Amino acid sequence: MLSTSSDQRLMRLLSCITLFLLFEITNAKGDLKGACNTCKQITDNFSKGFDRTVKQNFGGGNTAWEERTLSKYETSEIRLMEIIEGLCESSSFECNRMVEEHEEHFETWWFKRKTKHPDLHKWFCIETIKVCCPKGTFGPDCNACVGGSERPCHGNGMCDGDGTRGGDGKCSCNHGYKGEFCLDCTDGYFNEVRNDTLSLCTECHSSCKTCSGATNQDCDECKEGWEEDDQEACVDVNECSTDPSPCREDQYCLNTEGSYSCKACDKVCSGCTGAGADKCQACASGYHEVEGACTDVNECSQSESVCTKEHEECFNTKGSYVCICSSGYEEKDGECVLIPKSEKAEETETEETTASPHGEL
Ligand SMILES: [Ca+2]
Repeated sequence: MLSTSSDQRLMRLLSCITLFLLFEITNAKGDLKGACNTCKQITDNFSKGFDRTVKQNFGGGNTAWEERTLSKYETSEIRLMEIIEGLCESSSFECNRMVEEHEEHFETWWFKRKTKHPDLHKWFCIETIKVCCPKGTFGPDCNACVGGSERPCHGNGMCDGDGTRGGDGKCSCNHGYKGEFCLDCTDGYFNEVRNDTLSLCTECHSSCKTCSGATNQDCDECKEGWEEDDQEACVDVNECSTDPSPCREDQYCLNTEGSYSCKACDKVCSGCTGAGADKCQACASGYHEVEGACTDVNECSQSESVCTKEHEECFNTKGSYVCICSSGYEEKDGECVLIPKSEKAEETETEETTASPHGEL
């Protein structure tokens, strides 16, 4: 019993260690690219610092004595220190650590290597601390990217880890390109130029799904919304010419290149062929046709009165009408009755208050 449980504990410990190591390896791989970026930032800032201090001197200018006996500011340690101070943002832990760790390399370069190796990035990041690789190469040994270091991914993609000690050198192709070497074209593109090392993919005509050339006659297959005509060219399908229309009854169909859309009819229409009151198939209720357009019916002016109750008045609205009790009357149980005197007085009072000069605000 005891041995089993301690075995289990050992197994658990081992799997924890394995997970931890796996995590560290994955992390380290990411770090390799990151370390190069940090280094690149440092050497970029170094050359900025170098430019910034180009017109400086020992404060009062190099005296003749200084120039003869000490070194000139231009090549002095003081200038180097001033440049080094500006290499990292104070918040960047990785940057400051890298500078601190390799400070003596900057001195070596500054005093002994600068003339022979003027490219600090190359000397420091690639050759000395070995966190970067030359352009077009990747990984611990700076191997050539897929497609060669001259034109990684044949110029049509990004090589993973390019210029760093990390990555796997594989390509992620630009839009329009695919395949291990980024020489093939994706759907919707065709090879304008193609040999073993060079490929230029150009976009097909908008009507093609796949194609061998740039026009709508070069389609291998039409895109959805397009169909082949007699000349084997892909042309727009007019979805609106189908019967029944693909749109709802209160909509009209608008054909577009490669597609169509359904738009709402004007509210005065009951069905329509286009936008506006003059494109109705029939008028909506409450509207009638006047000179080719659906117009509101004024129910109140019709010879036969529509508001039939006593003391009731008709008000026309767009597409309809309402019947309202005349002034001095109110609606009660479906009848228009005289407003009682007391209530009327109160109403008048309220009106007066509102109309007082103080109420103007
Ligand atoms: Ca269409």
